[in-house]
Amino acid sequence: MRIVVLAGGIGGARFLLGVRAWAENHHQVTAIVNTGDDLVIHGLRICPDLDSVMYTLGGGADPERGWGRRDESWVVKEELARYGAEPTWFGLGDRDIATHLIRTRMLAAGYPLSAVTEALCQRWKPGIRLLPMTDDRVETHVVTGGQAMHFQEWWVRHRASLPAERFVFVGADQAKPAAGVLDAIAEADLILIAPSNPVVSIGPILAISGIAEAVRGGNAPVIGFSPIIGDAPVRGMADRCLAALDVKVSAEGVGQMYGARSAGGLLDGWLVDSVDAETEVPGVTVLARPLWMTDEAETARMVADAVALAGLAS
Ligand code: FO1
Repeated sequence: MRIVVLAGGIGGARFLLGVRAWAENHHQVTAIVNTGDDLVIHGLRICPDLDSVMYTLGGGADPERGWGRRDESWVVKEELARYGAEPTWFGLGDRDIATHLIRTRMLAAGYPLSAVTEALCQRWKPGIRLLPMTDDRVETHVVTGGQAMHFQEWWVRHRASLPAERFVFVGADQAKPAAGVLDAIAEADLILIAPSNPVVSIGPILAISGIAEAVRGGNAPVIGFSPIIGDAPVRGMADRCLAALDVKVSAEGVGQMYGARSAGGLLDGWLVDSVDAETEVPGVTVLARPLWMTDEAETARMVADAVALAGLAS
């Protein structure tokens, strides 16, 4: 079976551990990963979501922080701060910087981000195919107090405390899906939407022209996982993002935001947590099962539920 997963953020990376565990060596997994969080800092191109997935699946992620490298040191960060080099609110670890140096050098030499990601994955061997959503530059900006700022400034510097009026995916209207993205969707037997932030992780992927249309118009069943359990996000600050869109912070709110494929939306099936068993999304089959990704085996069980919901045999 060929499985395509739309994913972003640390939740997306942890979900992919479960997808890989479920797939073992019998099924092919392709992750299409958000790059709207990307930024250039100190001249280096940083791809937080691609790196979170690559390090997590490659066994190199810091387990507490969820982002960046384990066994990290921060000498370069301290030295930059002594020069007063801004931004000081975004920390790059020494080991992590090696990844950004290689990526930036390869991009400057003319390689597309998809090829650079493939090259970096030769070291990390994530066991699945990692594709950026686009090879073009797209940045998520947050409009707050009538002014736009980069998503990372809002998220990291202000801890999402400034009320977001809206999110803008700068460049998305011009961007094309990265090499391999549309083929992977067209050839998929199953498409999963990870329990990632629906606004700033999944939203930018769907904003790239052609991706939502391919998912909606393809033959593969589309099963989503709710990132909300009860009235709170599984992790992160999705509640602050949903508020900006006037979407209710609930499994039902997010499910209805994605909508039924039969009604021009995305979903055939919607996995919600057992506490959200009352969830109704018109035109979508809802299945309530525990959705806490407590470990790899439990996350793999969630994936098995999605496969069954899609009516596919494992
Ligand atoms: N998150 C933080 O809270 N503080 C940081 O200084 C920070 C640095 C950082 C550097 C590289 C990287 O790949 C991720 C980093 N993150 C940091 C995480 C990142 O801001 C977000 O968690 C994701 O973009 C959301 O998916």
